Amino acid sequence: MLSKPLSALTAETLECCGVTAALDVEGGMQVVSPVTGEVVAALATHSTADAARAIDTAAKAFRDWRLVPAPRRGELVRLYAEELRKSKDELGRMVSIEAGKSPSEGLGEVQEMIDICDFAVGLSRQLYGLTIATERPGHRMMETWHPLGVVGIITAFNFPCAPWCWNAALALVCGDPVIWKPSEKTPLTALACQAVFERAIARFGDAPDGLSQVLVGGPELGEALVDSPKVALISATGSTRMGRIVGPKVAARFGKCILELGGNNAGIVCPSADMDMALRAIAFGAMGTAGQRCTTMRRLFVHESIYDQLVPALKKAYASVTVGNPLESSALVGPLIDKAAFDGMQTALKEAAELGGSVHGGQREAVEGEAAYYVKPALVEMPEQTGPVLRETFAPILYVMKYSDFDPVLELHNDVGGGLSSSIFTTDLREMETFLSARGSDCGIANVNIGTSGAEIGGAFGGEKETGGGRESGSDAWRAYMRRATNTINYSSELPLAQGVVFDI
Ligand code: UN1
Repeated sequence: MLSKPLSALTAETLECCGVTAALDVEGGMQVVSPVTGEVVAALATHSTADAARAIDTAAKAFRDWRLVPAPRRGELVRLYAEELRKSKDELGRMVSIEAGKSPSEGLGEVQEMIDICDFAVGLSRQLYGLTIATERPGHRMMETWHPLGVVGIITAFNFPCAPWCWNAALALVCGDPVIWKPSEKTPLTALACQAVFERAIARFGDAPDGLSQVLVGGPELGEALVDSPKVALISATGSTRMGRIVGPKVAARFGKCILELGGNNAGIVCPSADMDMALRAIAFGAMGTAGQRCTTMRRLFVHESIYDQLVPALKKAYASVTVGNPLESSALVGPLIDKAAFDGMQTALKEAAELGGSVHGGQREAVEGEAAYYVKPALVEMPEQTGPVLRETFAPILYVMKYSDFDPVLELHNDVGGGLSSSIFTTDLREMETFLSARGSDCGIANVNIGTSGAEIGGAFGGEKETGGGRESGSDAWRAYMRRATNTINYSSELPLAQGVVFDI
């Protein structure tokens, strides 16, 4: 049992991180912990006028920050990583309180922040451009990457801090100030990250004001960022519905966008798969984080020859998985974020049953009182890929389907809106390489013998189709935070024109 009320634990955790905001503002925005359903804080919110001021401050900061040498900008991110290491336990606990993640997953999210900071520090000395062969004698052609401008970061409840840091760490070394609009459901983790960032800023010494700001409040604040021509890049994580609004609005003003939206991630288990490994990977991919990752495994295609071996073992894992309060137990599955998530899950399960699905699990568990929504993860054996199987329900539901031939299952695999993550379980080289080939998985992430979730920061993260097409985090995702200039320099005493054009005056 918790030795103190959740609101007291929240206040104490935030204080350790250095948050000074009042947590009991009368009439303020209520923050509810999904762990118990209690209101743990009421926060003052920002207005759209505050958002406009934040944008102006960031735009001013950009004028100075872009001139600071990139490795020096990297020093700020290095200091932030140090501060994150010191506050890892508190930040991890804040994630567990606000998003309901298990302690290990809460800490894992902070670890992703530390990892991307380390990556960004190295990157701060590697913002390379190309030198390109020119067709003209005595000329040199090259690319230069320059800071882009203010970056607006919109994040979702399920990963309350790591996606912000994937963006912020890269943006800061690339020379861009950031403004963060966190989910209304998880503003406290954002305030904690910001307070820890302020400590890095204090140690850094001469950073311009407003390099990183947080806007607490409703969707109107996100809209202010989306609509402002002073915000050069919007990086938004959330639903496809949200992306359909944000994308066209930013495009209309020729702003840049990174969209990381919904997925409908699948796994294929082939006859030659290592069954024990597949079982464990599927269990984490489908039930971890109570099915509330954008990378959660939601569909599973199992070859008919092994179906009766794998699926009973999976059902056993589903029946025995521990569901419980993440702050008081070592349960693997915590709560759903709220009642709407629970209702959405029940609706999908009902629809699946009506379409001939056989539902195992999915019932509510009385872990805490009436205000908290814990569920047993659901495994649904489906006769075909129809109805709710075709959409993302943000809850722990795994739709399992039998397949007989490899080529048709590849088609089925790709025949959904989302294009984020995917995996194949096989030891057959041909199946593996085909899955990774041009006619294989059409997702941004395609894995072999691991699940769909839990990507490392070193790779580019994001997906195709209704997932939005953006890439964040590792590889060359940094390029989205900079602008490219192509430079041609003539060091000869002639003026030859390209393409052999003659224009003698
Ligand atoms: C998300 O759910 O929005 O690959 C991000 C993963 C994590 C990130 C998930 N590294 O599951």
